[in-house]
Amino acid sequence: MAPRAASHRVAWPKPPAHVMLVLMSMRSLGLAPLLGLFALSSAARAADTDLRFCSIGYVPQQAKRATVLGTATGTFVVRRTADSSEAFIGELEARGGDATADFSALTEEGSFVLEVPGVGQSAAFPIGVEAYVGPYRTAMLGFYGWRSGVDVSISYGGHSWFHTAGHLQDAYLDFLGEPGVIADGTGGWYDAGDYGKYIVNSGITMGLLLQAWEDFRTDLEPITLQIPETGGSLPDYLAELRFQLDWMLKMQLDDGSVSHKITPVDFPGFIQPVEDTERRYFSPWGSAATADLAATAAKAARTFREFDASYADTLQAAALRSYEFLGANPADHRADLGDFEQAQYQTSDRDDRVWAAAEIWETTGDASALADFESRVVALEDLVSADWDWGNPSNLGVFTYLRSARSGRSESVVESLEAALLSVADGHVSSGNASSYGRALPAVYWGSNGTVARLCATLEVAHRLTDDAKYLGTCADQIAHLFGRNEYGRSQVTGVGINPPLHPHDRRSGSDGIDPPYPGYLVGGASKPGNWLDEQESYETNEIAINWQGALVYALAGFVTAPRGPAGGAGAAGAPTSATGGSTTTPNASGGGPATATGGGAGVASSRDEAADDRGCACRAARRGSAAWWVVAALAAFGAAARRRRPGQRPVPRPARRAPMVGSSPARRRAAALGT
Ligand SMILES: [Ca+2]
Ligand SMILES: [Ca+2]
Repeated sequence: MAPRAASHRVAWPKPPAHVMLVLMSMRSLGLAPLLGLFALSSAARAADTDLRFCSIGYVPQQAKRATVLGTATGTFVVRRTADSSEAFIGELEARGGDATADFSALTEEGSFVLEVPGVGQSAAFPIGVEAYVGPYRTAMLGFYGWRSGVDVSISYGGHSWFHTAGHLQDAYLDFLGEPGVIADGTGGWYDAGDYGKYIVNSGITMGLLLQAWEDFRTDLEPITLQIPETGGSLPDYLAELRFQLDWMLKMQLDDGSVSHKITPVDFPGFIQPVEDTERRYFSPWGSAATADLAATAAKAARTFREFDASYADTLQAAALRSYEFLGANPADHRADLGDFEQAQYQTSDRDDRVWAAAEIWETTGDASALADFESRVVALEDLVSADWDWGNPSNLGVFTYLRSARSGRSESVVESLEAALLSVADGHVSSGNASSYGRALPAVYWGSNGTVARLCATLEVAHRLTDDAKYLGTCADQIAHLFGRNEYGRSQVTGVGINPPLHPHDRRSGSDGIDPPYPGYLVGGASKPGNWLDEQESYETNEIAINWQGALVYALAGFVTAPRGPAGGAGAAGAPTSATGGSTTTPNASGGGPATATGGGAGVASSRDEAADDRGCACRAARRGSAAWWVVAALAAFGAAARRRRPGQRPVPRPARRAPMVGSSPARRRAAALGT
């Protein structure tokens, strides 16, 4: 179990000027009734940080659990914020030295607080059918904010962010045998806090995002997103996905192999996209990337066919071209990234090929692809992986296979996979129930917040196989964990929920001179137990990345119910949540979700590991709890933003020295297409 720092009870400072501005704008927007929430939260500043709950609220029919630190027994009360009346009374359940308050049986909609005699009262949280619509839309706004090669403009929670189209020279073909020649690799989402674009990480991201569409389409389809395409021929959700798919297709080479990535030879500094003019290159191909393109494009072809048959044909043809290439090139071929300082996302292709075969079969019905999947999947070390990320997407193939309505599957393989999946899902349930914070992933490592969210994909399949509600309950617990029921008492998503991250490792946010970071991003979280730092430099704990974001969207999408009012209207989607923990939340017409003004947080529970831990942690908490912290933090942010602008410090790329790929001439095709 992760160590927990001593609880921090701090005197909250008066809201700073920008919070007051939010309050005034709420009033001018006719949102005066919501001021009650803030007033309540001001009272709840006393709100005890020993109460750890899901700050974006709970969905009526799902599990609702919170953690009470430092006590193991007694009663708890859930009160309506409107009149302080009791909505639910329950008994705490001991868990380690702490306790769990389980009020899952409370299905009334409204705004509530959790109260534990002798401990304190939480800030307010909603219970509502649409409680996760706003957070879902904001998480999708994160993908929009990552768009490369186009101007991006975001308005959310009273703040605006903008970046000018950058990386329009993507990318050079030097490592594909055509030095100095550019082919079109523009577009797509930036991968993370850097500006690279990587196929392998895009694969698992798109796999889960497309799966969310297959699983939850009815509720996702009517919800509008804050994107330029809204109102167009595609549902907004698919329009956002298409932006990335279009880029992925550009990464396919003539022979069906796929370039592993587009990056410069090393990371740029903290500058805006348009300032990053270092040469960027298509990297050589890799077989994992090729399989991930085949899988993604095949899955997408099914999704897009009813909306745009011609696009679906393009996707399907691309998928088959890559799949055929893989068949003719069975060896695990890692992309040769020797010319790059950074060689990210290298991975065995075994699991990627499993996934590709499943999606090709499901899309085409090709019996040989089915045989390919079945022979490969039974050879895996784990038929279903409990802990999986970009390096191992085979679960995505298993999910597709188990969901399939196609005939021809091997009964014994189906049985084996179902048993393995339920065993893994049962493990998630018991791990979650054993954890003080409901966390079903015992391991803590770089990016494990993303894996916590990703467990929901396995749990969803288990629920479909058994109709047992416990699996969705554990998924709900993972969402609660990421939005405040954790050892920090803080949301792990920028701009959403209680006391969210303010300093993610993100080049756009770190170089734009705007105080809050781009909204909607899940940070990686602790890389070792208790070591999360809300600091830009802490890339190992506070970066953002599309694969974690895709998992977050999947998890939230499972509990999204389309607004009952005008379809997907921003107002309907913008359900406010509580104002808590040194920050205030407010609905907004554009972002559709609760936004959080910047503020100090009391819940930073830990510092770097080792001996300085407790002292460093306490110091930080105390510092943030003082009124002076507001001023110090603002000045520090200003100074840091100035310091981060350091163009010209990037390395000079080395000349290409790779021979052209044998057996293909992608460079020439690309060059010809561009007229160069
Ligand atoms: Ca792999
Ligand atoms: Ca910023």
